[in-house]
Amino acid sequence: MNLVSLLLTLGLTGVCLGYVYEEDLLYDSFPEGFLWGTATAAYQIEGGWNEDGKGESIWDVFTRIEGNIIDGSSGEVACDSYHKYKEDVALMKSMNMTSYRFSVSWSRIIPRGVGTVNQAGVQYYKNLISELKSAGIIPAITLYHWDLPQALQLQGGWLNSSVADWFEDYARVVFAEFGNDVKLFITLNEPKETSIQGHGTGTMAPGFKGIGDLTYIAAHNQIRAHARAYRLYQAEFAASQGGKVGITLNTNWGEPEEPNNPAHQEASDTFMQFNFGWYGHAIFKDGKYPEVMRRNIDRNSQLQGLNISRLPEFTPEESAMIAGSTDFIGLNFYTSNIVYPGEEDISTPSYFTDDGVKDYQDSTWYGAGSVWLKVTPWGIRSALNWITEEYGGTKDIYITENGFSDLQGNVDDLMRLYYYKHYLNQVLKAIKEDEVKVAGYYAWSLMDNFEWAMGYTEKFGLHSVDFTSPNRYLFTQ
Ligand code: GBH
Repeated sequence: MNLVSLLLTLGLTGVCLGYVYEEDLLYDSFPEGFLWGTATAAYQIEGGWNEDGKGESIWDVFTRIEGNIIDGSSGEVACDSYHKYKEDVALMKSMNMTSYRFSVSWSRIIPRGVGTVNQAGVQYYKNLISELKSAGIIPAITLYHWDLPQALQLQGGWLNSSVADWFEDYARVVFAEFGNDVKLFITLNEPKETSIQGHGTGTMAPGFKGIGDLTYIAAHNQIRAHARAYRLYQAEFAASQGGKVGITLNTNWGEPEEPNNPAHQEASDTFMQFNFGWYGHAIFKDGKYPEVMRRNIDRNSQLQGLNISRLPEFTPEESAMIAGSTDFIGLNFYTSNIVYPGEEDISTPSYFTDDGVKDYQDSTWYGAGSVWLKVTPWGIRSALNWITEEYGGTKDIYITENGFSDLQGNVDDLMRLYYYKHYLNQVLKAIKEDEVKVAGYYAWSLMDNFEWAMGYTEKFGLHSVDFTSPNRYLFTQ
């Protein structure tokens, strides 16, 4: 194609990319004290689902229902980290990692969700923490990575506003038991997924389908619960323990299809507000939902003949408690979408149409083993910049997950190497060239593990695991 016809094609289709797919690498170093780690989650690795007094979680129940998990598997044994945590730590040590992000299983330490504490469960995490300490690895605890105690689900789970009380009581146990040795706490992991997949599409536990309303209610209670745990730490633990408490939100980057078209720029911002601002605006800013969510959902609810908005409202007291309830921003980032303003379609109430934004992923982008995961290194830098501009840039950002999946289980990791190299370089550019405050990076994941509805078919591990062996043999290549 010659230059004229190329320009003509670009002009006719309106395509003028705002990003360069393969950018040159920046050669420089990460800041002093930057945390390097891998991340995991309790249900995805621990196994030991009913050992030593552990109570059932919603994932123990959800995985038993036929059709929920693509390969019919569950996390009953998973990587067997309940017994093999020392081997996990040895792997991290051999990689020279300085930190490890893991989650605590709520029903392992409080079997019925509230009330009696299970000392054997607490001891498991104490053992893990002391193993990390002797390896010189800084622990970062996620309090909730999707495994709600089933006893609480039977009382409505995240749809019951009392969940904020339950979560605060659980957080008190976690802070009191582990807070002398752990200085980084993440309240909720990707609460958006609990809301959308757990209460909207039904693809994750507890499997509810209420994308127009339950999704927003679950999110509302999660924000209240997060803030309660944060305020508890400030009131009762911060002075003596000196740790930090934050939350991990996930988002894709929404790249405007036409970067110089204001309507597309607005679509990009709306996309980010619905994905990240949904939780971020209230918690990192002013205790309220983003204006565009308030406006759209109030209007759509009315047009749909409802008396009240599908988007709940915080009381003034709640807003005051929620506003600024974080010491840092946790970001899980994997991929991007191209976005553009869509035509209004509000025939059915849905989170997916309330934003009025359409999106797709470019067919030329490299893909991973997960259909949703396309390789877009430039997206992480754009997302980091959006977050920094939107929330003032004063808080540290921790990238609490980033990673690549394959289906083969091969150990040469050709694609994974490409992914990490280019994403990390974009993080470095954000730090060095855009002055974004990134304080740490956790790769997802330390090892292959139970990938939720995809079972063991999608492999995100930096180490391969042989799930057919009772010894869960780890290929460390
Ligand atoms: C994270 O979620 C989780 O925190 C972690 O537990 C998980 O193992 C890891 O990433 C890898 O998946 O509806 O098919 O279009 C990642 C974010 C967002 C990925 C929602 C899947 C829905 C895909 N997830 N997305 S789909």
